[in-house]
Amino acid sequence: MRAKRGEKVQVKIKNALGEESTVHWHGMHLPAKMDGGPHQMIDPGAAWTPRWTVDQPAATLWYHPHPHGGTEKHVQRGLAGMFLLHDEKSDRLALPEKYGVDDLPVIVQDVKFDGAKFDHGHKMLSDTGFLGNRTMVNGTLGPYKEVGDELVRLRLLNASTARIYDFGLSDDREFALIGTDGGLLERTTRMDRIRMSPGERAEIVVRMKPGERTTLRSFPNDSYGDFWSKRFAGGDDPFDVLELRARKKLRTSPELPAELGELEVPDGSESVRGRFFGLRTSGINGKKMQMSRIDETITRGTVETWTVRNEHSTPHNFHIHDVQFRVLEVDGRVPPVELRGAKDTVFVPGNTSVKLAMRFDGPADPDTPYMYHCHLLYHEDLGMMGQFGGRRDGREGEQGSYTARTRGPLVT
Ligand SMILES: [Cu+2]
Repeated sequence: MRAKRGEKVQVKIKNALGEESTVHWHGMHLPAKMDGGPHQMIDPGAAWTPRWTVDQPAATLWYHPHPHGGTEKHVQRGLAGMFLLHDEKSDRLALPEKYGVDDLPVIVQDVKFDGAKFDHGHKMLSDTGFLGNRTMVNGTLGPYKEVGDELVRLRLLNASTARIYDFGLSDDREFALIGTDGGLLERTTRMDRIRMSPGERAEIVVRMKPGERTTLRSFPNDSYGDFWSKRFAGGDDPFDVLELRARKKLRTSPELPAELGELEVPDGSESVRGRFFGLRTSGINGKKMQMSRIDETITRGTVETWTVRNEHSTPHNFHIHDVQFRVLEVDGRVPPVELRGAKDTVFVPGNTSVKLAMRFDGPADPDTPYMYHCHLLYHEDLGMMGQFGGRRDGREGEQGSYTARTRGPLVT
């Protein structure tokens, strides 16, 4: 799907599955009732028609199911797609933007087969969840793409449920990083590897020479911490992801702009409140997700800073619905370049802290909460998730209470 900033969108979703599910708009700023989280379940055979106005910068967003306790299984079976946003500014920049030609969606999921059937079993001794032994891109195994332009933009999405990738090109050539989860970076940056945990996106641009081939790969990496996590959580595994095959003659691409514009995420200087989130597989701040409990009450229209600490050695990440944030610090230090753009999901390695700044905008809805959670979906399903609700005025009250509604508002 594709929309421009300022457009009103309406999506009609019909659930043709034999069980209930949801469709969540990951990275989208929108009213809580349209978010597609666990409070907007769609019954088998039923339809759900969310509508909202797109009001955020150009970005590579995506959608996937979010049924409480069943997200891993539903995402694994393939329901994951991109929702691309563009705006006046991105339309003016000289970036590759011909969809399917020099601007390619790259939805990466790891899979495993038992004969001709999917095998969704968890590895023994792994507490990270399902890990496949092959990768699939946009539903294709062993994919390649013939390209006819000198510059090719890859919109990378880690749509795997647990696997952390360290992407690069097989010949170690540099690529340009131009965007992260919530949109374009302030400036184009060259690098040769980018690490991505589940749910994260990165827009990279690869320069091709006529007639050559290169392969996007995931390299072995140390994202998993200690030896045991590494050995059993797949940190050692290399994968070929997508082969790029350049035609003998390539169209000339304009040079990438060095400056891409200002970020719209706050720098934390106007923060009115800090919060702390301690991550363990057993829960966030010692609590497992409960549909009927609002964990944090936010005053709409304010900026906050959240410190998220992984309190043990198991890898986690952290996703916040409705907002994009800026990573201010990783263990008290300035974050690496790939974490300096707008983000909605951030990797939090074992025993590491990240400090984030975000602005909560838009209409408050005291009746429907948004989620924050670990996006390693097995962990999310185990209850590593909490809820925040909006308060309309400036009063800081007690923690909100909320009566669970297992069926969301059905707009038809
Ligand atoms: Cu986790």
